[in-house]
Amino acid sequence: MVCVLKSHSPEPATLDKGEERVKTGKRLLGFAAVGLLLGSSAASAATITFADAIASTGTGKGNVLGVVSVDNTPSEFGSTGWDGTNLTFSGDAFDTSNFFARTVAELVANDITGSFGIVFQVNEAGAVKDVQLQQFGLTFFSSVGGVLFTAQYSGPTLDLAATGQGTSGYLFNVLLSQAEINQFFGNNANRVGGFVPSDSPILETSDGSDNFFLVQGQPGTPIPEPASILLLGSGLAGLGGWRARRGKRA
Ligand SMILES: [Ca+2]
Ligand SMILES: [Ca+2]
Repeated sequence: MVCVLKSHSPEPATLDKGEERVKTGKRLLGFAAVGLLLGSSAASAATITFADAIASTGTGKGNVLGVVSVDNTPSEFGSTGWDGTNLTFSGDAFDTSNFFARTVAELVANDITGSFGIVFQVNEAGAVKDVQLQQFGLTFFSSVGGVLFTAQYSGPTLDLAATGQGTSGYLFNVLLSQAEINQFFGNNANRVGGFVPSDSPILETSDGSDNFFLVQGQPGTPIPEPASILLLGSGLAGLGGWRARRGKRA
């Protein structure tokens, strides 16, 4: 799995569960039906993985491709979306001028044409200048507002120090399959919004918006283990990978 800068109190039980899921997944992937089931039970076809802290310069907010910004105390959740006519916002996501569901046209104008990066920027004015990031994700919308697919970071929880207002933050990789890339980038009016789940909010937050913005894919960032791709990819893609692996071993 991906290395973590500062994991929030190591939880062996969680890791064991993950390993068990991988083992179980490998056993079950021999069946196409189960492969499809795994794809849907993961609640997202695409995955988001933690890459690294990044330091870059810029004036932030208006000059980045913001997708969702949440602001509350002592925890935050919320989402940005697209209903086919209007931009939508929920929870603590209320910066409507700089953070909203972005169009494919906007992404392409920023050289994002396939798998890409998302940066989480932590603004904390309180005494404890860090937050606990549990989960977040992206929702990919069709031009008429339907959900095409989602991508999610599902843990482990990250203890992240404030990076301040600017363009520095924590880089994650959004890993899309070729089918997802074709589907999403096939229409310039499709949109991508962001979300922090209400049942897994960002914890220990204080005054100052915590922002997610999209960036071009970062060359040289870690590539996920094949097992993770196999387990979390779509059923058919996972089955294809399984067959390829079996073929190699035979
Ligand atoms: Ca804090
Ligand atoms: Ca904050």
